[in-house]
Amino acid sequence: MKTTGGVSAAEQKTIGWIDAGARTDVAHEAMDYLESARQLERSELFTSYCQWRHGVDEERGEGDRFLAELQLLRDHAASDADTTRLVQDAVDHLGDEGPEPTTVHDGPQAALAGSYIEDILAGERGEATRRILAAVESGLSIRDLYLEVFEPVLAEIGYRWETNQISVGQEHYCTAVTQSIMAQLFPYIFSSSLKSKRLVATSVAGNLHEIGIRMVADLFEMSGWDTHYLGANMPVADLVASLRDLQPDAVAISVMLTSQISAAGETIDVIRADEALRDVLVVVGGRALRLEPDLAERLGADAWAVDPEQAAALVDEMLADK
Ligand code: B12
Repeated sequence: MKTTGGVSAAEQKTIGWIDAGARTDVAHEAMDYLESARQLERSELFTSYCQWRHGVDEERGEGDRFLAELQLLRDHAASDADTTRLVQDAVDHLGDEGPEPTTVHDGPQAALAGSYIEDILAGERGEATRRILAAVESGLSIRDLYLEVFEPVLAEIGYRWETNQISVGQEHYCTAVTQSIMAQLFPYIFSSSLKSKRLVATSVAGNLHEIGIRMVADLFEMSGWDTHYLGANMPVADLVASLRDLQPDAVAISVMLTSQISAAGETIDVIRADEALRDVLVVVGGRALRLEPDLAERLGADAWAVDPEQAAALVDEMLADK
């Protein structure tokens, strides 16, 4: 592929609004968020990312680093007034207070969530697994385990990483233990023989987070759906090929980072353009869309839901009305 100054021809095309050298000087991550904010005309998508990013650096004693990066980005974008304004807006609000973090201390399963997070942070995989499986055997529902235990625990794990209290290795370990427990729950999930409708569930291309969308697949499965969980980071063309093969009633797409919102829109456009997929209902969700729910409609989705339980109820209702 032809390149100029370390920037590929394809990249140059997509970043026409900024001078090409920027890709070599500024973190790609920041530019992805900027591009999403530009495409969707939502400055807060970039500002909130910058506040988070600045906070992460500050916790690590590198508080000036991101500001310098933003100033560089602003200089590179000097010929584009909209972009300069977007970046300046972020610079002006860099130190603003972010939202309150979710922790395991709230919610009806706070005691179990608190013990589980202690186990996994102590590296006690066996104890953590036994504790959760015992709770499920004693009647804790999969819904409550997922939404009231695992979800807040992982949010707190993320927050502890963000604030430099735990390492990337500890975060990966906690995630891996949680996934290994989820894999052991299959007798509870695949117990229904009624399979009236079919769901394909995946994370949008570029999204490496897979637990949330797996919860969506599992909770749909438990409510009588035949589910096909395709994991994370699904290339658009391959997703479309699977949808053509499987002919589902609905496809669920997960979006974790706000920089991934425009990719979700592109995915939906490709699905909509395919005559063979005309009747497939598209439901979107995930952390990024919890922050920006009104964007779901703009992306062309049929439905958005905050969590798998609401999604299953909504999609069932929509299909019944069809
Ligand atoms: C584990 C984890 C990872 C793992 C994921 C591994 C895996 N196999 O899944 C790895 C290490 C890959 C990872 C990578 C990154 N991560 Co990460 N990650 C997390 C963490 C700690 C937990 C994620 C999780 O599973 N949560 C639990 C699930 C259940 O929650 P959920 O996904 O929101 O899903 C729920 C709902 O949103 C909903 N839902 C989800 N999808 C859908 C879809 C539909 C259709 C519906 C209806 C509902 C729905 O249902 C679920 C149940 O209610 C989060 C912290 C957090 N707050 O979640 C950070 C977090 C999301 N990551 C973060 C970041 C920054 C990153 C990286 C950029 C880090 C880096 N520099 O490399 C990369 C980006 C990778 C990418 N391109 O996607 C940040 C994002 C911050 C921001 N401002 O954007 C977070 C918030 C951590 C933090 N506090 O700073 N991460």
